[in-house]
Amino acid sequence: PLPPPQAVHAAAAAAPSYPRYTREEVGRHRSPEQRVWVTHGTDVFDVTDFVELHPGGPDKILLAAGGALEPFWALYAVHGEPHVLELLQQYKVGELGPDEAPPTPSAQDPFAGDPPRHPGLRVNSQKPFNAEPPAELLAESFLTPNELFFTRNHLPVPAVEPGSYRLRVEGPGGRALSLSLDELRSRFPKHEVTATLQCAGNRRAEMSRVRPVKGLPWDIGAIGTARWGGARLRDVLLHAGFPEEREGEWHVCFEGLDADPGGAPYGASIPYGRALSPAADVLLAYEMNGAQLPRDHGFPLRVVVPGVVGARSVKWLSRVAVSPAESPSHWQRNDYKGFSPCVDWDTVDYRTAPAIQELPVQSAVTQPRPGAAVPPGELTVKGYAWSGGGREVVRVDVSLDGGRTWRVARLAGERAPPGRAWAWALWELTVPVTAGSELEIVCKAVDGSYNVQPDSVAPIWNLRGVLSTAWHRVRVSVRD
Ligand code: HEM
Ligand SMILES: Nc1nc2c(c(=O)[nH]1)N[C@H]1C(S)=C(S)[C@@H](COP(=O)(O)O)O[C@H]1N2
Ligand SMILES: [Mo]
Repeated sequence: PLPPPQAVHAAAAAAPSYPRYTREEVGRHRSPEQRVWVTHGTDVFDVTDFVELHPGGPDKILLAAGGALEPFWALYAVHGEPHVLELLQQYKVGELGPDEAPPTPSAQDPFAGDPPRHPGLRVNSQKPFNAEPPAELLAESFLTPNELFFTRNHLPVPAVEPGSYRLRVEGPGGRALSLSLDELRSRFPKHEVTATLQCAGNRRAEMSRVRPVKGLPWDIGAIGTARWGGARLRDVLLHAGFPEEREGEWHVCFEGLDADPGGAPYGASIPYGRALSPAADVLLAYEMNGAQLPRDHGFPLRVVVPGVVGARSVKWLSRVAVSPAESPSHWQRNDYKGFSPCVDWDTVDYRTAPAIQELPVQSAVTQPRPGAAVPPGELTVKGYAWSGGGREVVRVDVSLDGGRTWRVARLAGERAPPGRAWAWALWELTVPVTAGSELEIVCKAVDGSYNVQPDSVAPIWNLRGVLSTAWHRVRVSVRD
């Protein structure tokens, strides 16, 4: 039974009142020197004195410093126990203010309207926002929490009013369709797909070590896996009047609501056959891991093209059109293409290479991290592996001696229907290691077509630093 209203008032009066803070203020407390603050719900905690006592280690707790605990706790279920919340409660110092509304964009700074982000992300560029999660957390859960999922934005995040949002679909014979979010939800069956998205520039930093390349210096985290929910692109195109199959070369072109100062929207395209194929699972997604699509990931609607480079999964989707030519967008025609190591900026002709669509086989070691000191005894090596085009990962080989001898890692994850392995496989291997040794941990994956990764970076170097898929190498020393 509910307590009488007076009792509620009395209880509220008795509760201690806490100072209010903004997320930005909390975000300034990220080290023991500045104090370590975190949030849970709308409560703010100063956990500086708990950092050294944390059963999971001080490093882990510091990954969440300055921001919300929830996305990190989603990776480690022990925190769901009531005693953890009780423990946390004794460190409460404040509450988040009610005025945590997104700031309004200003003429001076086109990025002023961008959403708040978790300060634990590794930022490669603030404006536009490009960031990846701490690498050691990537393989901690099959689905990447939304707040930790890498973000790759080329432009400011558009502010979209969901009630007035319309998707424009250019139908055959000049007839256009305009669909509200409600119509997309109610007229088309909801379809869910677990798919990994990877940026073409993932692991670019390793390529730059061979010779400088142009682009953001991504480490191994420009990849993530989510359960996407939405309407099938196929269903929407059939509804607009397009046929199952078309003779000749056709493309489905997408435009986003984010546009450059010249007014050109972000755009990309995929072949018509992929867009219409029921087995290709291409989505117009409005959900990510059961939540409404976050603003950084395309709210209210994005394309998700499983098995294909992230660049084609257009966010903040505004328009879909069918054309005999690829999208005229810069990002389709003059970027996201692979070249020979002999091609440089003076000689590159973007017309000579096809746009990247399906990605090659990839893998990386997420744990331990390069330069780490690991204790002697049992060492657990963890990582991810994935291949484009729905080709499943059939094996991951791991070496501890730079590639001279190999062992086979244990694969975890969901088995997918043949040819539709859209999600990564997480893998791990536990091996005995002895004090005083220096290890060069290497991993390489094999996909269902027996495609393998190249052993070194130099032969696949390209001026834009895309498709960086060489064996991943991590050096660590074994010490007490
Ligand atoms: C103030 C924030 C946090 C509190 C109060 C807290 C509390 C705890 C407690 C009480 C345990 C032991 C649970 C048990 O065995 O019953 C634990 C374990 C652990 N925590 Fe945290 N934690 C915090 C933040 C984090 C963060 C941010 C991460 C990850 C990034 C993390 C990762 C871990 C791990 C890996 C373990 C060990 C799990 C295991 O042994 O299986 N914790 N934490
Ligand atoms: N409208 C729009 N869509 C976009 C982009 C963008 O900048 N604008 N970036 C693309 C690139 S290059 C990638 S890798 C993915 C990243 O998706 P995420 O930020 O949700 O991880 O979105 C793609 N879709
Ligand atoms: Mo990308």
